[in-house]
Amino acid sequence: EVDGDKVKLEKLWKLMDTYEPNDPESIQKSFARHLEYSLACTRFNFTMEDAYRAAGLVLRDRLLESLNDTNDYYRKMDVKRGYYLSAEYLIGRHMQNAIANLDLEQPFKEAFIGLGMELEELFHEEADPALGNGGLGRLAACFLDSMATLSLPCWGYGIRYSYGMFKQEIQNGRQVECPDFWIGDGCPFEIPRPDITYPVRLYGEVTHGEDEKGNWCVNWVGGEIVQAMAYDNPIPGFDTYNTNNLRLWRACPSKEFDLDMFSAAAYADSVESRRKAEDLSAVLYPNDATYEGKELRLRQQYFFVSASLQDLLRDFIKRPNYKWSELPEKVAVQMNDTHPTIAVAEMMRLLVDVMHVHWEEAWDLTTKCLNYTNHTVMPEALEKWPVEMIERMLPRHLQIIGELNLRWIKDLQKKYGDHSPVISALSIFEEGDIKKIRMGNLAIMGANKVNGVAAIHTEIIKKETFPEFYKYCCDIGKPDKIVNMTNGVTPRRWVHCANPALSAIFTKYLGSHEWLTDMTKLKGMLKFKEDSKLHSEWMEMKRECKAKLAAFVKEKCDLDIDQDALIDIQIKRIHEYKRQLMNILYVIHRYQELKKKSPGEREKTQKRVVLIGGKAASAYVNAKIIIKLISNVGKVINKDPDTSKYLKVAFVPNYCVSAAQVMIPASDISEHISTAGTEASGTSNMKFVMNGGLIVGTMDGANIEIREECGEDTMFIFGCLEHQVADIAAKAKSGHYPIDSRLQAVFQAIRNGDFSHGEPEAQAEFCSLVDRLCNIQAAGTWDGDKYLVISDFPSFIDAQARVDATYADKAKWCKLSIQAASSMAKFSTDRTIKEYAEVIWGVKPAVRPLEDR
Ligand code: GL9
Repeated sequence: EVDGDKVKLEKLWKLMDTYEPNDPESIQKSFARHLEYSLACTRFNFTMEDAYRAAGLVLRDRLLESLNDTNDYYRKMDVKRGYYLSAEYLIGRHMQNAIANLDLEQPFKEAFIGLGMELEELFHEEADPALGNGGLGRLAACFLDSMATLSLPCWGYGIRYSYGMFKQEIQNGRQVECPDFWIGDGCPFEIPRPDITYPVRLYGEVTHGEDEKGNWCVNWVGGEIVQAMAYDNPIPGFDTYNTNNLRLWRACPSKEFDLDMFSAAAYADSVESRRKAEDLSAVLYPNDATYEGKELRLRQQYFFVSASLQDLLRDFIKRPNYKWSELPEKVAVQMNDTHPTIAVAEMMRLLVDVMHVHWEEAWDLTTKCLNYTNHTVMPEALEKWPVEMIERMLPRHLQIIGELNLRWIKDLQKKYGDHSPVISALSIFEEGDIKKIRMGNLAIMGANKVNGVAAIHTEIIKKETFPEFYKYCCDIGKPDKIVNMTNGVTPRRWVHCANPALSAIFTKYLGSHEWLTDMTKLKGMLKFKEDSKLHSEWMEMKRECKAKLAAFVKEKCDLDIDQDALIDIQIKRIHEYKRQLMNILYVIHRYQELKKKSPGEREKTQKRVVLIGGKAASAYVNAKIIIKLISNVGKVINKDPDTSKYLKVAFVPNYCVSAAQVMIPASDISEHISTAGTEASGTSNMKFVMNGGLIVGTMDGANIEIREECGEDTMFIFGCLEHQVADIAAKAKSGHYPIDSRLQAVFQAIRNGDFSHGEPEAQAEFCSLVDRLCNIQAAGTWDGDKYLVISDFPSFIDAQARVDATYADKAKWCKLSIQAASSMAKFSTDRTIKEYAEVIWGVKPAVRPLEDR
C-alpha cells in the first residue's frame, strides 16, 4: 500500500469528495469524456458501438462507487456473508438492467435524446454474455439480482470463460455451432483485478514432513500452478444503494518464470506451457443435464472452487482477532449443482493443511458452512469422476475424500450393520470396472442443507434420487436437512426491462412501482381484471410486444407473421424429455386438419404462429434431428397457400437471454410439456406467465405451483401424472401401447417423406425418430417411447383445442391473462432468495445508508 502521508491522500480524498452526479447534463459530459479519453475517439467521429462502450463506462463509474462503498459497509458491519459458487452464470446484457437498477432511466433517456440517440439502439450493441447453458445458469443470474436488491451481503463466484455458450446458426435446417468470443471487444462492465490472484495447484504429489515448528504435516508439491485472476462484475440492486459483486476467475500463467529453462528451445517450450494455463478458463462446456468425464472440466471446477474458497477465507481472516469457531457465523456457501462440490474436499484441505485446523473441527466447520442444490432428477447429471483422474490431478483431495468416506462408512455401519445396502448406496466411492467418486454423495455428506428447486422435485429427491440419504436423515432426527426452495425469476429483468409497457401498466394501476420489489402488491391488479379500460390497455401492450416480435422473427427467420394470430412459443434447451418432438408432431397434425377443411371452414379456425427455439448439446444426435424436423416442417407449412394464412411454424435460431427478452412478452401461449417428473422446475414458465402469457403444461416442475397460485382456469394442463409414468413406460416397452389414429396419420406423413425435401439423410433421420417412438428397433441404441410422447399425445391435442376455444373469447382470455400475471408473487427470486437467506444461510440484509462522503 502507498504511504498516505507522502501522496497526500487527504487531499485526494477531498478532491473526490462527491459521487458522480446523475443529472442528464453530467451524464452527457461523462459520456463525452469517456469517448475521448477512455476510447480515444473524437467527439465528432464515433460509431454506435463506441457510443455503447462510452455509455457503459459512464455506468461503470457509478457502479464502482456503489460497489466499493457497499464493500466498505459490509466490512464495517462485520456481517455474515453468503457465497454462491456456480460454474455458470447466464447474465445476459448488462446495460439496460444496470440503468434500471441504478435508478437512472429518466436522466439517461434525457441525456441521450439530447444527444440525438436512442437508448434502445445502444442496448443492441452489447454482446450477450452467455456464461451458462440454460435454466441453471440463468437462475444463478436472477439470484444475484435478488441478493443485491434485498441488500444481502452475498457474492457470486464463477469462471470467466473466454468463449461462452456457442452461437447457434441454422444452415439448411441444421444446427451449426459457432464460437462466441464475447470478450473480443472488451466488456465495459467488468473490472479486471490483476492485484487479486491466487495460485491453484494441479497434479503433483503428496509428501509428509515437518513444518517450521516441527509438527508433522502434509505437503502437496510439484505439478503445475495456475494463477486465478479476479474479474469483478458489479451487480446493482434495485431500490437500494447496495451493489454486490460477481467475481469470475480467469486462468493465467503463474508469475514466476522458470529460470532453469535458459536454452532457446526450452524457452519456447516454457512459454508454450505457460500459455496453456489459459486454456483452463477458455471455454464453457455446452452440455446441459449431462456431464462428460472430461479432465479439463474437472480442472475448471477445481480451479474456480479453490480460488473462491481461498478468497473468502482470506476475507475471513482479515477480520481482527478472528477465531475459526466463528466461521459458520460469518460464512455460508451455496454449491450450485454438483459442479462445485469438490469444495467439500478443498475446504478441508485449506483448513487442515494450510490453516492447521484440527481435522474434527475442520469437518465441523465445513459441514456447517456448505450447502448443496440439486437441479435435476436425471441421474446422468450427477457427476462421477474416475478415482484414477482425481488421484492424478488432486492427490491430496483423494486422500481427504478417502478419510472422510472411511469415517462416514463407520458411522453408517454402526447404524445399519456392516453389510447394509444403504452403505454401498451412500458411499462416496462407486465400485465397478472404473472406480468412481460420486460428487452427489460427497455433496450431501458435506452439506448443512440439501435442496431441490420445486416442490415435486424435492419430493422426487427424497423418494428416488437420494432415498437412502433421506432415510438416514430421518433416522438421525434431521428430516429437514433436505428442504425445498422453489425457483423464481427476477421481475426487474423479466418484466420491467423486457416489457416496459406492462411495467407501466402495473405502476399506473397500483400507483407506485413498489410491486417491483414486493410482487405481492400485484394482487392489487385483480380487482381490475374485468375492467374494460384495463383490458384495452392490456391488449395494446400485447400488440406492442407482438410488433417487436414480428420484426425480430423477420430479421432472424425471414418470415412474416400475422400479428393477429395466437402466438405459441416453446423456447428452452432441446431435449427429449422436454418434448419439442411432441410439439412439432402436433403442428403437423394441425396442418393435416387444416388441409382437410374447405376454405370456408378454414376461415373459422384460429390462426396460430408456432415458434420453437433452443440449442442442442453438440453431441446430442436426436436433439439435432428434432431441430432439422422443425425447420423442414416450417418450410412445407409456411409456403402452402391453402394453410399458411392460418398456421406458421419457425425454428428461431440462437435462443439466448436477449432473444428471450423479446419473445417472452409477446406470447399468448407457451409450451412447458416435459414428461411428468422429469423437469426439476423450469423457470421460463414463470417468465411467460408474469408477462401475461398462459401455459400449456404437464403436471411437472414448477407448473404445478404456478397453477396453484394463478388458478386452474389459467393453465391448460394435460398428460399423465408423475406416479403413472413408470407403468406407462413399461407398457411402451412391452408393445401393448396403442397409437392414436391422428398420430398415426402424422407418422405416416413423415414416413412418406412429406417433410424430407427429397433429402435422403433427413428422411432416414426422421424415420428413425418415429421408429424409435413406435418401438421399432432401428440400428444402434434404442429405448422406445421413454418420454411417453405417444401416450400423452391425445390429451395434448385436447389441451390445444381448449386453448383455441378459450382464445376465441377475447375478454375471457384477457381476464385470465391479468389474473395469472397478477398472481405470480411466489415466483419472484426475491421470495426464493429470502428463503435461502433465512432457512439455509442465516444471512441478513445489510442496507447501506446513503451518507455524504
Ligand atoms: C435445470 C433444470 O433442468 C430446470 O428444470 C431448472 O429450472 C433449472 C434451475 O433450477 O435447472 N438443471 C439443469 O441441469 N439445467 C436446468 O435448466 N440445465 C441447464 O441449465 C441447461
